[in-house]
Amino acid sequence: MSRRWWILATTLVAVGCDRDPRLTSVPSEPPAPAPDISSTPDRDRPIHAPLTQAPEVPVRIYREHPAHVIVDLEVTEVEREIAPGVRYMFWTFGGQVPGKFIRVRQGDEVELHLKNHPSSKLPHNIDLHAVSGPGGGAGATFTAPGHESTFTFRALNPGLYVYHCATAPVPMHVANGMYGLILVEPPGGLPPVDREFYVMQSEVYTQGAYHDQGLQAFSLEKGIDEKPTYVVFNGGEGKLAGDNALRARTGEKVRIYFGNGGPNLASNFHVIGEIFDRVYTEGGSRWQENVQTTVVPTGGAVIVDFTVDVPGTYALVDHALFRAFNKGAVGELRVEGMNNKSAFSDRQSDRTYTPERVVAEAPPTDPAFDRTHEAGKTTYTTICAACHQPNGQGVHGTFPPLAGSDYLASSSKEKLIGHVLDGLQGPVTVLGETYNGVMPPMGHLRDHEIADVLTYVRAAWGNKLDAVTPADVARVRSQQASVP
Ligand code: HEC
Ligand SMILES: [Cu+2]
Repeated sequence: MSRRWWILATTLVAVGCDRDPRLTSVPSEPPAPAPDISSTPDRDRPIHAPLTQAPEVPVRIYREHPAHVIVDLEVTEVEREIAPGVRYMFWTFGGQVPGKFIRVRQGDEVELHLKNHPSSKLPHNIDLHAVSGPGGGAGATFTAPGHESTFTFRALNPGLYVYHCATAPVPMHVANGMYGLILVEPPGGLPPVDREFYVMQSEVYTQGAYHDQGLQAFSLEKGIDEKPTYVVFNGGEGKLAGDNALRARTGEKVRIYFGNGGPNLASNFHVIGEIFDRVYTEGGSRWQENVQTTVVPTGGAVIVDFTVDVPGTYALVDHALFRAFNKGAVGELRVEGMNNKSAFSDRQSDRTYTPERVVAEAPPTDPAFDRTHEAGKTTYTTICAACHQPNGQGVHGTFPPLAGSDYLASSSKEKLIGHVLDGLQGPVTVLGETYNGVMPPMGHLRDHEIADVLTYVRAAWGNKLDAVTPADVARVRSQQASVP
């Protein structure tokens, strides 16, 4: 064979072996030794497990052998915020909700110390779903205030597990915040990623309505009816928003260890604008690929991996969407970095759409309503009604009513125009109820649209206020423009 033919032939073999390893005669590597999960750990050199507060996750475990691991968990009963101005007496594993994240390795011998702070009013214990043994440790750890209990278990099965208090009345201890996650890593660990986060969903049952201010008492009745006042991530509304949002950069692989403390509702976990590349269903060892929404049972968990390709804000939600929009189950992942126009173009155009066949509108029912009112009604229905509701009645605790609103009646036209142009936030009181939400700015609307919609709102549903003209809107706009 000439030298040239020889090179060509070896190249073909090399290409072939790239494609299909079965075609090569290269000896395969010796089989890897079975991972060590059962050798006896060295009890004289225990490791103290670093525990973290959500959304942090302890660092990956690189150890090749099982170890004797000491976990120190302190139970405290503390007042925390569920939402701005709404407080609740939570019972916690480690001072916050959810409880601290525990990370061990398969085969580890875990010596768990449960310390119940002397200031606690009640005994507590811990049932870890990672334990093979009666009660998951509940009986072994029943601990009175000012006491410490210890028990040891072997982490036999890898996976992501929920732990929780199991002291009677158990659902109440769980509803009051007593749950967290323990990860038992397989030897060698899960595939590495760039960022790991700890998020846990749960419900809060308060005697007051959603957003009622002040310290709230637990409602046993709502708990039994499975009608939570709040459904939240990491113990409260907004705990993963604004300055507390999860953060990543484009191109990174993100992993979320997601648990559901319940105590009642299964979660429909979804990240708006992302697809999970991998879902370790129910926190087990097998994964599913390319998943939009994953069901997480209460007392269960899931590991999701995804790559963030496009910068922007992604919302974590329970896709049972009233829980997200009306009970708090929404968080934020903020992604910064290079734009990726091939993955996502963003809006490419926005122009007026005029269909050739105009759909006839129903004649106005109230003869006093002229064309202005009709135009205003259309704007109201397409934009404002989503929050303030079709008949202006609002949503209790969330969106203030416009029908019969004393705030509307006592505000100047200029002020109301300003609210539509700039949006509105901060506390406002309407009919004796204080709202503290966010109305988005709508300055993109034309002067006549704002005038018409305010005219409509001021004259509909029994409101008896006079009209707002496009000139009024133009005046407010120009005054704003001249403010330095
Ligand atoms: C995304 C939801 C949302 C949309 C859309 C919205 N609003 Fe609001 N609006 C709110 C919230 C929330 C508040 C209370 C803000 C606060 O707490 O500071 C509010 C407050 C108001 C108030 C003062 C309080 C009251 O009840 O009198 C007026 C007036 C008002 N909105 C008018 C409008 C009009 C007109 C539109 C449509 C052009 C509109 N809103 C669209 C959410 C919305
Ligand atoms: Cu308890």
